[in-house]
Amino acid sequence: LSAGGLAEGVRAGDRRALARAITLVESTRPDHRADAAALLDAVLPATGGARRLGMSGAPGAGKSTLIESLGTHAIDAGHRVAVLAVDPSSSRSGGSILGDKTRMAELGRRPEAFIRPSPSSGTLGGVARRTREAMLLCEAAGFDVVVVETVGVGQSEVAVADMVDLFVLVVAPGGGDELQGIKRGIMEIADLVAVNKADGDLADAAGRAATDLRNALGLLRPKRPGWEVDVLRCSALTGAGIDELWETIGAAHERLRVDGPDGLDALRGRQAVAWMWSEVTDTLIDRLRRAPAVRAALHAAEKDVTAGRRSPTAAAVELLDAFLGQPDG
Ligand SMILES: Nc1nc2c(ncn2[C@@H]2O[C@H](COP(=O)(O)OP(=O)(O)OP(=O)(O)O)[C@@H](O)[C@H]2O)c(=O)[nH]1
Ligand SMILES: [Mg+2]
Repeated sequence: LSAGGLAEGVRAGDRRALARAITLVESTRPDHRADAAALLDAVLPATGGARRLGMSGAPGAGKSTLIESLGTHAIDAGHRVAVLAVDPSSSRSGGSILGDKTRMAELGRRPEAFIRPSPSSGTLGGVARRTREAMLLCEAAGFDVVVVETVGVGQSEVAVADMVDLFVLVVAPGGGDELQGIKRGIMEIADLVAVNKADGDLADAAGRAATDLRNALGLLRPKRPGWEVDVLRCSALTGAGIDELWETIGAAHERLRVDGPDGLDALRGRQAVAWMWSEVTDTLIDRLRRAPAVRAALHAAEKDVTAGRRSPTAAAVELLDAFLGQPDG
């Protein structure tokens, strides 16, 4: 199928076309990259209409269960929900986020839902890049809510925060100081915090965690001017607080619908430009590594740098000159 035919299928909401389109953008084959670019260009006019949500949190915080609960709630309210899962650890662990697919079994059965894990190999930048493209494809296929799940253990949450409208931090109450385990960096990029598992034996601990989180967030510089980060308690298991969480997300999204530099359009514009530059960087490096003149020199350069015979700076200049076919300047 041509990129044009695939784009048509995606825009018509054909799930198989969507799945194939995502597989195409995930491919690292150079000729596939050209097709993927054509496909993305073709669907672009049909994108932009979704709420783009990021959900991050420690392993086991209940992200998947919460997305399932929230997603089902959103579908009942008339939405169509796509879920993409980025798992930077899965190349090592063999996949954890959706390894246990049953976790979103209920959501997965709904025809208004689409669930897809992101590729587990490659660099973080590569994974995030493909996830962003998959997000656009889901939008073009008519999903008006796109949720990206990521485990908040590395840099992946920052990459995800840079591709969504709202970033939700999911925290689970544990024994004692929950804040200890949460990195400051992830608090700084949160637009909203959901204290999950506020049920049964954990209800009291959830209340304390929420208070601690509000205090800690109060000390941070707001991510957006005048933005107060709501901290909500919920239970993905019992459904308590899920409707309030969904409403708060909706209200937060509405708040972004202002003109000017703090608005959604400006945010998405900045994200798109940043994405373009990261594409330039990554593609340039891919091409450089494949160029025959570079490949001939690469191994020796790495060996010399490893052994301390050449400085990394001199070796880098040499490789770049080999790639570009002429010395700089
Ligand atoms: N009591 C209680 N348990 C929950 C709740 N939400 C999730 N859990 C449980 O917490 C465990 C982890 O849930 P997941 O949804 O897989 O958590 P996750 O954050 O997606 O985990 P990873 O993707 O592996 O990082 C499961 O055993 C869930 O049943 C909740 O609201 N209350
Ligand atoms: Mg999960």
